[in-house]
Amino acid sequence: GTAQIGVTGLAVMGRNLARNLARHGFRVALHNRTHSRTESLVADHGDEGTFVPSEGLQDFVASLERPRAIIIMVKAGQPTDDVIDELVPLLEEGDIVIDCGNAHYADTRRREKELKDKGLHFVGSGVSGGEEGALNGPSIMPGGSAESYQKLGPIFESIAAQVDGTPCCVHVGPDGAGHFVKMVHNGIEYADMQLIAEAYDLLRSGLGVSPAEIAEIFKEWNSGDLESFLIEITADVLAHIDAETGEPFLDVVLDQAEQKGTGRWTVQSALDLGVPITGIAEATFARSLSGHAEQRKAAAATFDQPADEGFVKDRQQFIDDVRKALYASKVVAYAQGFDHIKAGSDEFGWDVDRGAMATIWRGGCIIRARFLNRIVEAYADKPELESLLVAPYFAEAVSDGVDSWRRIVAAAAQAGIPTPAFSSSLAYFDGLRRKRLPAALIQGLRDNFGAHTYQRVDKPGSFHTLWAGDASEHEA
Ligand code: NBP
Repeated sequence: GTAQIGVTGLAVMGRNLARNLARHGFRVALHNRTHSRTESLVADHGDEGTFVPSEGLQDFVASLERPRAIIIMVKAGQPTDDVIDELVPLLEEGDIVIDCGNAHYADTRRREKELKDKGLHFVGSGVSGGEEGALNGPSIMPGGSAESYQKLGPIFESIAAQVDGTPCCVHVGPDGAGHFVKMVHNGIEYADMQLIAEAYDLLRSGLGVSPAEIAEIFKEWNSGDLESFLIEITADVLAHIDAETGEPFLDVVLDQAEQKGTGRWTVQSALDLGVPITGIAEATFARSLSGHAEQRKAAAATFDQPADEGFVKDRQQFIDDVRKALYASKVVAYAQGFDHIKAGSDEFGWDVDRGAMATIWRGGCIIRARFLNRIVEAYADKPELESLLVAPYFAEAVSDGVDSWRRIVAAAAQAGIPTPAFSSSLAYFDGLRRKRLPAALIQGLRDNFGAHTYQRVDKPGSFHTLWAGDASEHEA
């Protein structure tokens, strides 16, 4: 075989990834279960590079030089297992199977182990950036063995997005590390979007202005610390007018958001690992709440609607407060996400470099932002940073914004505007910052009703108090 890399699964993502590879000079073997997809790719884009199409999987495998590198880009879940099962008997020792779909990291761990036992490399790779990224440069998060990265690295690094000459691709770590990091990335994306949505809601209700006017505010924010892809497209969506009705686009769209699964996976994993990713969790729950149409209708009919239009007195102060609250809450969401990556890395022995993750998210992906440079710097200064919140730059930004943050959360509560992500991020910050928490009372209660014992501040060991007896303390 002469092809350097193969792609099986040529729906929108696989097709664009294959074209990206060919445009970068790689000879790309092509395969899809339904052959017409392969034919149309070659017919439409055959002139972009060297494609080696095959109708059957056997010919596809034979068309690749060894050791083979085969990207699977099919629907996540069972279809991926089906393709692996068909492919594996055709492969030889040392070949590399790469799953670029949105797999759950636990599936990736299982598949990696199964293929390793057969002498094959399995690489679960996160690919972010949607269709556009796949074609023009995604952020790529490959897991798997270091050996497989020796072959794949140069290929992936050349097709990835580039920021300041640095490719948005790095070997994340063994087995499921790449898909785990991609999952947390998606979770952070949930939090980022929820925070933006809350900021919009506050501005619209508080100022009593149109979405188009709020678009101008977001445009301005995009020239400062908040500069990011999501803030940029927020301005576009807010300014958009529906062609049919002439109304603001936002006012003709149903206010129910989907959650396809990665947010849920992130929250489930965080619960298992004991990481408080409250921003991502609230963002995921906020989408669920929005989708409970019947309950919302019943509640809206039951309760008075607070008069929340145009409650703001000082317009400029309010806009600045929302901006600072948004930034501080965003820092919290990222701090929590990076804690989650650390917890996964420790649990599974991946040794993930968090600074490198911030580096490869600077381009190609949905959460690309100026802000990520600050995260890169924070981990460069201190790789074992306890929390992003205590890195000097972020500590200063949050301290500077904390009064605004409190005013906004208070104003939202007063006006009856739900800001679960803003509010829970502030509560998280206060929980982390506060010298004493009421958890001492929780320890006392647990010891009282269940003899669960407690620790003391002044001496080591576990203790139990005879609550129902003479109230004396005993070492447990
Ligand atoms: P889809 O997720 O819609 O899957 C369609 C592809 O899967 C087609 O090539 C189809 O073949 C193939 N396929 C299915 Br379905 N079942 C199969 C089976 N049993 N055996 C062989 N092939 C099978 O494609 P997509 O939207 O391009 O997404 C591909 C992957 O990328 C997914 O995992 C998705 O979650 C992920 N994704 C990522 C992003 C991102 O931003 N990173 C965006 C969108 C999607 P056929 O043509 O014969 O039906």
